[in-house]
Amino acid sequence: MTPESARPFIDLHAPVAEALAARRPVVALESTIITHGMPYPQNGAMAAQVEKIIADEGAVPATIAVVDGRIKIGLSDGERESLALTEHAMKLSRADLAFAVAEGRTGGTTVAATMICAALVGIRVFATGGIGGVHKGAETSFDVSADLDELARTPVIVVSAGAKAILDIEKTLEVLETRGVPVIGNGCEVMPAFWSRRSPFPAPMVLDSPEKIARLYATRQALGLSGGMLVANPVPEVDEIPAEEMAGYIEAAQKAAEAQRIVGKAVTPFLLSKILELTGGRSLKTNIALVENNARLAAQIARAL
Ligand code: PSU
Ligand code: MN
Repeated sequence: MTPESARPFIDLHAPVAEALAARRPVVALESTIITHGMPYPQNGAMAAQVEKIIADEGAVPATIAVVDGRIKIGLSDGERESLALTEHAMKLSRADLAFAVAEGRTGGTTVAATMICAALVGIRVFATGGIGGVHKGAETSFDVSADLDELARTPVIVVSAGAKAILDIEKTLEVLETRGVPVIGNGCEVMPAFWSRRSPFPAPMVLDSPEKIARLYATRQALGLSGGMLVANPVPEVDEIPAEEMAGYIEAAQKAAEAQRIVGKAVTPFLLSKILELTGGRSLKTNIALVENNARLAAQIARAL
């Protein structure tokens, strides 16, 4: 499965290696959410809890990161905790993954880089919070996440709560359609909007069970259709912040980003932390709840596969 040339750079955590060899279900987890998406200590607690949820569902969790230039597929508790504490971790996407490896750096992998690493070792399902996408104002800034291109080319199912609501969800859906990425609402007719269960946009396709999602993936493989799939899974009702309420916070965060001239990779982490501040920590609680919810569904899909 793993190309011979990539092997020297990869450390497969023993439980993950055993599960892959025995063809038991494995779920990949990203690490930018740990290094850039949440503050310490909630980031470390969240990372431990999602691993536990996946294990409780009968799958093996594989948190992916680059540590001192090594591509880690699965972390020990100690490695995960020390990543949560790392202050100057890089944010690694397709463009900079190899740089971190070649230069011996440490970084959190985004959705794009986590998909690349998962596919390298044959992991087919991956749980995150929200994918990157087309930013509001992208018509002037050209800020479109590399996550979208990765979904188009790498055969991994990404389970998310949709695109982060700081993005232009409508344009994000347009790009995904153009690139041939199936977007599946998990039992929901409208796309969720990360912290909120509903956006104004219909889900392009709707499926209501992990088995059906697994069957769609298998069908795409059988037909030779390359690339991944995006599953949009709404946050549980008790944890959501309604879209009308979020809109004000998102706009204020956006204004702050513009005023401080935040650009490039810094935009998403800046907006997330600004919104955390504006909501008095409520957005973080919701963010954690939705990641946990996605981990559960991802484990069920991995089992169905
Ligand atoms: N989901 C979260 N928090 C995050 C992210 C996703 O709940 O911090 C990260 C993911 O790693 C995603 C990245 O790939 O944000 C997108 O960054 P950008 O917009 O710069 O591509
Ligand atoms: Mn960007």
